[in-house]
Amino acid sequence: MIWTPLNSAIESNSSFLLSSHQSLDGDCVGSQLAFLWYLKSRGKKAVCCCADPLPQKFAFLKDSEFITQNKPQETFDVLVILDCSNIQRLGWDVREAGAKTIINIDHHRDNTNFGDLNFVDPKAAAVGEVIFSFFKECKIEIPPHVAESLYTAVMTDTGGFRFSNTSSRVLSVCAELADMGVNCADTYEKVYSSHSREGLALQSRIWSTLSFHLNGKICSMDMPMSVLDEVGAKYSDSEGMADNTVTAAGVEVGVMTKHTPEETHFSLRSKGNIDVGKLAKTISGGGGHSCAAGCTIKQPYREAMEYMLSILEKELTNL
Ligand SMILES: [Mn+2]
Repeated sequence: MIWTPLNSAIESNSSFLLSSHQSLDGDCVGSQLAFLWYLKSRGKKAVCCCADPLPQKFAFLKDSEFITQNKPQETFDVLVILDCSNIQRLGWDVREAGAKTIINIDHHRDNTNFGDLNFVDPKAAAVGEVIFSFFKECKIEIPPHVAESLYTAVMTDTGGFRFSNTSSRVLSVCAELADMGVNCADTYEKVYSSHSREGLALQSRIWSTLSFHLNGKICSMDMPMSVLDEVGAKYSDSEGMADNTVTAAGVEVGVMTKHTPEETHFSLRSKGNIDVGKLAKTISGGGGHSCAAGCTIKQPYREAMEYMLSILEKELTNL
């Protein structure tokens, strides 16, 4: 990647607003914090703003309190958007920031290159890995707390080093981050073993909906949005549940749905034979990676699920 345009944009501007996608995950939190640190270390004014709140499990990361939902009251020179394949995924109107320049840093292969400057590496497992390369190639020394943010970004986007994007490159990046002071076991525990009781109650309700379709090749779980109030859990407590839908032997695609009476959101997971990113893209607003993608169908659960299963049935016959 050629970093000169990024360096010049940072050099020649003074205020930056950072943002990332709705329903925050470890990559969007970790990469925002790493980039926030860098901009501040260069004496720049830098602020983070996201459509949704910071999930509690990432609150251990240094400076995470700076990731807020406070919409910009003033204008910024540059808007830095991380981990978003398109600008709609931000979930808020970027015009509010009044920025002259948009910098787009991402790793989704369906990224629309919506920025004035685009740094998109579809081979990277996480945006955290892209930022790590930027720091390394520009000889920027990474302090331990920033290494921890980057490690969290890569660890979560590889599902704790389980997904097919876990390559030797990813592991060597993480080895370097560990050498910089990251405590791997401690980070894992903070992210994956810090559920609230309400969060676990929610997960048990989601598990209870487990079902199999199409000769056991498809596994699904469902969460009616109303269950959140019933058990007193937060939306972010359901994060990561979709990954459980592909843990059964013989399953090709896992389907996690979250629905209101009006619409149904799908998180799709694949073991690799079916490209769920391509599949999600056929539905308006959908997209993602080949093994993890999402889309929303503006129909109640029953109809939307029936439609999704009909698409998956065709995919399975093409295998
Ligand atoms: Mn990501």
